[in-house]
Formats: sequence, C-alpha cells, structure tokens
Amino acid sequence: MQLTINKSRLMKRLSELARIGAFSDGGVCRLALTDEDKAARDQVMQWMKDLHLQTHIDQVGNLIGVRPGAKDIAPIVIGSHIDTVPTGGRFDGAAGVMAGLEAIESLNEYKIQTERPVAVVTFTNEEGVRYHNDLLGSRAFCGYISPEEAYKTVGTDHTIFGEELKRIGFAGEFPSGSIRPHAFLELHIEQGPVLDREQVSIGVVEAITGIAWYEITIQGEANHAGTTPISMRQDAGLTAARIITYLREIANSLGENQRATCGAISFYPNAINVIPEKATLSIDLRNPDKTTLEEAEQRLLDFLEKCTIQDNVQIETQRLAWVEPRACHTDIISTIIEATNELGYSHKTMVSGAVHDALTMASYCPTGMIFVPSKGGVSHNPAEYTSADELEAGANVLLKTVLKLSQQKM
Ligand code: HGY
Ligand code: MN
Ligand code: MN
Repeated sequence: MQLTINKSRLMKRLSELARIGAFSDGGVCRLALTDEDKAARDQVMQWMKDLHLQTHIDQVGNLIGVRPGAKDIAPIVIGSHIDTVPTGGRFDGAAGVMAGLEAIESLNEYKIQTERPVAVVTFTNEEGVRYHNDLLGSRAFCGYISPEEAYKTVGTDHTIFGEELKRIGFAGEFPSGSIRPHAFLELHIEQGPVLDREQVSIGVVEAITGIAWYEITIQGEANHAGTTPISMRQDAGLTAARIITYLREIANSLGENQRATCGAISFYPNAINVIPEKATLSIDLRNPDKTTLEEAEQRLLDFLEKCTIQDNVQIETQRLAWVEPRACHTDIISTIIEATNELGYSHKTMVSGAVHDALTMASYCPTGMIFVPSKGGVSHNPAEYTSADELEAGANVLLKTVLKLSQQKM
C-alpha cells in the first residue's frame, strides 16, 4: 500500500494560517515577533497539541513538536518558518511547516510506529526582515548563536528581540542547541521559475546559496539644490545610485548564479530641494559558490572605496549577515529521489537561490530539501502561488522520505 498525505487537510491548515496577518489581495504580513506572528505561533502550537506531539518552546522561540519513536534516539526533524516579508505570500515557509504537520498526522492516522522520533519545528525569524539576524532560529537550534546574543538583536523598528520574544510569550525554557537530528528535511516552494516552466513536480535541492548582507551608510553634506554648483556637491544620493548600478555589474560579471540586490534605501533629510546628506542602503549578495561570493564582496568593497574619493563622501560598511553556501547530504538527496520515483513524480536536481533554515542545518546534520513549483517563479509577493496538487506531491515525497529515514537503524 502506498501511504499518502491528505490534501484537503493540508490545504485547510494552510488557508487557516494564511488568514493570520492577511491583506485583502491574498498576501500575508507576519514579521517576526509581531502580534500576527504570535497569533500564528499560537495556532501552530495548538495543531501540534491536537496531533499529540510533545511540545517545546526553546529559548529563542523555536516551536518544536516531537512524535516519539520506538527508540529514544536522534530524531528526523522537519522544519521551516511562519514569519514572512512585509508583502509576503501564503506559501513561503508556511508550506513546509504545514506539510510537516500533515506528514505527522498521516503517521498518526496510519498508526505507524517509526523507529526514530519524528519532529516538526517552526524556526523563529527566518526572514530576517525585522531583525536582520536572519535564520536566527535555526542558528540557535544548532548552537551557532547563543540565546543571550540573539536577545540583544535590535530591530529595524528599534525593538529588542529578547523583549519582543517575552512580550509575545514565546521566550521558552527548552535549551536551544540541545537536539541534534539524525536528518533534517525542509519542504519549500521553489520561489523561482524553473519547475513551473519545465512542468516538473519535485525539485531535489543539491546545494543552497550562500548569502552576504550589508548595510551601507553614505555621509555627504546637505546643501541647497539650486545654488550648490555640481562640482561642489557631496551628494550621498548620487553615491547610492552609483552603488546600485554597480551591483548589476557585479551580477553580470560573475556568472548566472551571482545575485546582487539593493532592496531598501533611505535618504536624509529626504526633501525635494536638499542634496541628500545621508543615504542608507541594504545590499544582498548571493552565490552558491563560496569563492565567487567572496569575490563579489571584495568587488563591492573596492568600489565603495573608489566612491569615497570620486564623490567626496564617507562610507561606513556593516556586514549584517554571512552564511556560507552548503551542499545537501548525498544520502538524503538519494532518499528523496528514491521516494519521488516510487511515487511516480517527475523531478529535477537544482540549486536554491533563496536561503533557508536548511542552509543552517546542512552544516549541523545530514540535510535535504524538497522544492515544489512556484507559479511564474513569483515569491516574496502576495501573488505567490502553488497549486494544491503540487503541494500534495511535495508533502507525499516528504512523508515517504521521513518513513525511509525514520526506519533506519542506528
Ligand atoms: O531571503 C531569503 O532567501 C529567504 O526567503 N529568507
Ligand atoms: Mn522568504
Ligand atoms: Mn522561506
């Protein structure tokens, strides 16, 4: 008998979660540790309890639900996130957590006793939008960042991570870093166009991009927009524009896997007739190859130095995040492919251009990722869409992979 998940149950949970922090156009805003995130966490905790899982909230607010195995040995952990970007869709992150809950409900329904425990985890602050310490939950889960260090993180809205975590009631006591999984699995929407374009059901991730985030502050001089001769200006806005243009040059010159984005910018005083005194911009560089990513960073830093001379401004650079690219584990990749073939779905191996909690987990324990198609490759956008059938296929592969891995002897 082929064990399969229940599609309508999966979709029901996904739509219920999508109501929390919903906009009228179908999108979702659930920034980490806001009231919307709290409401979504309460809902996920309730579902974990309904499934009779042993629940824990760890010190950074990761939600952990464990289904015991026949033996008390290292668990198979399924995880993703439920925080979103400000104008997010309903699938990024949520699909992975809901598929994890559905896989567990299927195990319950079929009364399957796995050898290993199977756990589902919702990681805190994956997106890193409100707290630029992105992948914070998974990094604490692996013991790469201490809870004390995490608590000090200051948000873009000047809130303090530790205070907000307490305020929403999710500063738990379960020690972060105390679970080392036998294997980690994350189902996620592809967030790119490949599977949809090629009409392939399952993406089996071989490697996940590395990421470097910067905040650049350019200090010029405010002056009159009409009377200040061009040659006398210290125009922070002009330098910001040059940097943004240069990012595209970096991307174009370092091969098709190089990404370079300025996603946020602000001017001070931000007035129509004042030359900007200050410009602050964010930079997101990504590459699945570590050396090329480092090359991109070096080119950026060299360019900034050139700008300070050319534009007579000062530039301060802060590296907000750096995560090395990682390969997924070959045994887990083969197990996912085996499960996909047994279920009769088409698959393709691919590299992930988005970062995921699986990127952190890949340096901690054997890790694999299952991608499902994103319509038109659209993500971080309310229009994000994956059909129920596509999600069902992904969740079936997840369930089968969990079954294979959880029956493994030590
Ligand atoms: O930014 C990312 O790649 C992810 O969606 N957090
Ligand atoms: Mn995202
Ligand atoms: Mn995500």
